[in-house]
Amino acid sequence: MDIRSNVLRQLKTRREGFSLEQPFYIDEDYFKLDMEMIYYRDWLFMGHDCELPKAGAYFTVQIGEYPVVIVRGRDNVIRAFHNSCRHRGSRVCTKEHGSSVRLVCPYHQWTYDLDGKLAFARHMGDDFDKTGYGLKPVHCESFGGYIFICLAQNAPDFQPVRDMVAPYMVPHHLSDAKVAFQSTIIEKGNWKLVWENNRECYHCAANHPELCRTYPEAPSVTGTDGGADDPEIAGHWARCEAAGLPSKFQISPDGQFRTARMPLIEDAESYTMSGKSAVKRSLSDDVTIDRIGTMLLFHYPTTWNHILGDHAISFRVLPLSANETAVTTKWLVHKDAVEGVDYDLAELTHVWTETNDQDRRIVEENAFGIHSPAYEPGPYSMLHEGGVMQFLEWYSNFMVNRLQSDQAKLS
Ligand code: 3BY
Ligand code: FES
Ligand code: FE
Repeated sequence: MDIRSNVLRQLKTRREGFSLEQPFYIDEDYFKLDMEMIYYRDWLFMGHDCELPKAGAYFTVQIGEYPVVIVRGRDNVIRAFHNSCRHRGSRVCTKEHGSSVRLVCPYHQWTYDLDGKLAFARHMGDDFDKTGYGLKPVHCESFGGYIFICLAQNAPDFQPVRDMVAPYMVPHHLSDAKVAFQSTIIEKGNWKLVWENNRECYHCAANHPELCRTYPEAPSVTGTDGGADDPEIAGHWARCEAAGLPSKFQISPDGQFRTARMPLIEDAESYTMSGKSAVKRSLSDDVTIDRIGTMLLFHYPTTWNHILGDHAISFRVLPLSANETAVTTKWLVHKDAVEGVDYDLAELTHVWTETNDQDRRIVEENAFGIHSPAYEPGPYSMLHEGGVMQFLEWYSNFMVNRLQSDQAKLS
């Protein structure tokens, strides 16, 4: 049986409340199908508009087999292009980030304007029509400081994401931030294991001593039941909303993205060992109260985020192979905050550097054990792992819907 029919059958008959069958976590063909159905077709978080502070600033990213460049144009619009020259296909931008008046291919110097148009092509003859050889565009949207792209020819509608998430982001002024630090770690585990681990705090108490000083392990904070029944959370929302900060739990109908502002433990302001702010200059003057907790934003399959009063942390999940995933973390502070004066970089980054490393080890041990021929799907905790079940439900529905609509198109 071909791989598509196999995956479809396994997902349709999967045992709910249990982890997936082994090949979903380790098999390269299943991985390729994940990439085709999800990463090559849906909206992906890439980075922040503050990383492209002026015209010509760009960064590059590799999504599976696609190299992409994201660049700010002369008109200030942020655009994304396939980073593959229209001459003989070389990568045009080779650095992780940079700034350039035009994008020049290093091979034979075909030169592209920042809007992708081919401006010069040496020795191609007078009758060469440059208009047919611009860089191929990739769908690109940005709002609230976040840049998303979609590699598909026809992108799904992005408006629902913008409509739901933008009001939560706007008060935090993340376009006026800067990246104080970023790290990329490679976790030797399937991208779905990275997400499953992120979607529960069942493992927190035993594994995250630093994070547990400030982040509550209560399932109402991390899970998907909304948290409204928890009086502390409901009180937190009321206080924050009265100060103009949208806070309630919201989730898209298909479960792909959600937002909620959650309280931290006791009087904690930030993810530091003391719980005190790590940055003296707050992110936004529109946030007029303290103890706003953490604004959580999730968008499958690429990002989870924590937006606090003094800084924000974004996470980007990019699969490299069936058994390797790159997780990029960025710490954002106000653009005028000065390192060594307004914040100490080690203090700012300590808790999540440790937490990320602890999660990396967890994911790697999980992958190790799943490779065993003795592995079989195991049951999730109803109390603590509702978020994991929700992630798998989204994954399963998403795959089944797309596999079935592809099948329908072929028949
Ligand atoms: O980053 C997070 O939000 C999740 C929540 C619980 C565990 N993990 C740290
Ligand atoms: Fe880019 Fe030749 S491949 S100029
Ligand atoms: Fe964790």
